[in-house]
Formats: sequence, C-alpha cells, structure tokens
Amino acid sequence: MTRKMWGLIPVLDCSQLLRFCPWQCKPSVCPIATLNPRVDSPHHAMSDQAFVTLATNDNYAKGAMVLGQSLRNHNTTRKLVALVGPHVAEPSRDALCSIFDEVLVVDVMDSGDVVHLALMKRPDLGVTITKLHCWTLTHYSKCVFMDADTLVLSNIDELFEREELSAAPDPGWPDCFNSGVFVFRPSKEMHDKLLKFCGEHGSFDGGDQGVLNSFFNTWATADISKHLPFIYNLSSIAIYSYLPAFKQYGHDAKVVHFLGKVKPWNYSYDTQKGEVKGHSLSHDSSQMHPDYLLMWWQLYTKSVLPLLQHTYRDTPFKSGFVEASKDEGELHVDVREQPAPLCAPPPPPQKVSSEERKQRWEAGQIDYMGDDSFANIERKLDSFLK
Ligand SMILES: [Mn+2]
Repeated sequence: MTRKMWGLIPVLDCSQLLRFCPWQCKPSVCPIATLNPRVDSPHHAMSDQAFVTLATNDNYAKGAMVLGQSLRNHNTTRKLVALVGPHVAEPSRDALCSIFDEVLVVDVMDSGDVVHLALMKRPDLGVTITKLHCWTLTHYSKCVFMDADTLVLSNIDELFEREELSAAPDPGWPDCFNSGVFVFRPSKEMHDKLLKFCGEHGSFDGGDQGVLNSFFNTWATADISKHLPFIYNLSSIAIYSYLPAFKQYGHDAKVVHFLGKVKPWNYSYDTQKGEVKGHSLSHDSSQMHPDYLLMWWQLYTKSVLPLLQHTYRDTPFKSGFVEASKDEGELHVDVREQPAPLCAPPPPPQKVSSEERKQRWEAGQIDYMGDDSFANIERKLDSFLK
C-alpha cells in the first residue's frame, strides 16, 4: 500500500480552504459561514479561547454538529473548532463549516516525525493520536475539548477559568478522569511530550483516556481545582448506578456524555411521532437516558439535518429517520469507538424471581431496559419516598 506523503494537510479555516481549493468547498455553504458572520457569533467573542471537538467519520461529524449547535444555542462567547479526520466526507465538512468557526483536517499519517515515531510503535493508537492533535492549536491560549458524543445543556464558558488539565471523574473509576471533556492549553512542546509518552507507554485502555490519565497522573490527588464537577460530564451509566443522586442533582447537569458503544446517531428517529427508535433493542449496559437521547434527536432534526440536506443536495446520505409505519428502527452498533464497558452485558430479558434479580443487580448484570429500567426504579423509589 502506498501512502500519500503530501505533508500534513495544513490547518485551514473555511475561507482559506475555499481560496486554495475552491472545488473542495461548495461555495453555497462555506462562504455563508465565513464571509457573512453568524448573527449568533458575536465579534467580541473571546478569540483566543475555543471549544474543540473531533470527528473521525461522518457519524461522529453528526455528533460534532449537534454538540456545536448546542454550544451556539447556549450563547457561548468562545470560538468553535472541529478537527476532522480524512475520512469525513466533503458535504459533512461543509455542514460543519456552517456551525464551527474552524474546521481543520487532520491526517495523522502525514503529520511530522514525532507523530510518525509514535505511530510506528503503536499503530493501534491512530485515533488517540488524532485527538492529541488538539494540543497543536497554538493560536488559542486555552481550550476545552469535548467529545463529539457530548451534548451541552447550558452555557459552560466558566470552564475557561480552569487550568490544564481539568476534567471530571470517570464514573467507572473515579480516580481516573474521563477524557470526554477536559480543559487544556495548546502547546507544541506538550504535544510532542504527549506523543512521545504515547509511543513509549501506549494506553492502558487502548484509547486517549488511558494515555492522558497516565500522563497527567497526579490528577486524582494533586489539585482539587482540576476536578470538574460531575455535572460537566454526566454519563448515563452513572444515572443508573446511583439513581438517588441523579434524582437529587440531575437537573443541574450541564453536559451529557453518551458513553458506550451505542451512540445517539446509531438509533433512528420517527419524526411524526417524535420518538427515538431502536432504544428497546439495545442491551448496552451503559444505556443512555431516553430524555437526553430525545434531546439529541430534536436538536439534530431542527438544526443539523437542514444543513446536511443542503450540503448533500442530491447525494443520498443516512438521515437516521424512519417511516412512521415501521415499528422498530434500525440500530447500528458502532464497534469502532469506546472500549467495552466494565461490566458484562445483561442477559436477554426473561422472567426472573426478585431474589435472582437482586443477585444479578449486585453482579452488575442490570436489565436497564426491562425490569431494572429507569422508569421502574423511579416508580419503586417514589413508592418508598412518599
Ligand atoms: Mn465519548
């Protein structure tokens, strides 16, 4: 296999892309984003601070668009940057261009010696190394990285008051931080250090979270101000494992993180009924909360889909919508992403005794969509609390 060695695709914003390669950026989309500034993107925006996300394929690009739009809807004053991998299709990039201030193509295969060295030692860490690329955004003094599978529920600009590396605890192992949301300071030096570390030590979980936790290994103990409250990275797995806390604090949530293999875009949506389909088909133990899932789809339908329809024009693409007549939507499991959840997936639903259910629950085999569903547990709790 020959590898194109045309150097790292330079970091270009939409107007630059248009200037260098006008055929790549359909004039109908990018100029709207760059030449006519958005009304909701004030000029006095803090131009040296940015929210950064990453999309490695067209599905994650949809997630990035929903995230970007959720940040816009809550009137962020910071810039929005999307890093995209080379596999993200042109129309998806164009759609990203109309939400984000910068859409930067990152091809780690073509990005300099340190990256090559790291990749040669650990070729499995390609996506991780792409994510670490966010440290090269040195035209910003401080950034907040957010996974494309997160959704913002209120303004979170206060995160920029925090220092590198600030992050929220991971619900699975709270002495580790979850790398879905973190504050960092772009720096070439730090980028090189991280890559060197990555090449030498690899990742204990196969992804960026392992690398970053090993590198920033005093996070758990050194400085409490670098611990973001959990409401900045609320994962649905935590909702089900500590339901009373969710009932008490859940309404304060500012960022929802759709952890796990099944992502919001893997479901389908019935626009007529306003229902997410395929939800009951999933037995992922990190099952997401239906309300947040619905919120994701509503935002996608209202703000993202029109952009995609515009950029894809006559080219077919997966909208994720189902006909109202179909009973169950398709569910496509995205196996490329997150590491497998810690606990084994629950067995297929069947009638079990309450004692057996208790044992299963204690063994971590929780029937999230059946007997142990959020609605059932809530009903039970309510009966106790009354
Ligand atoms: Mn994630």
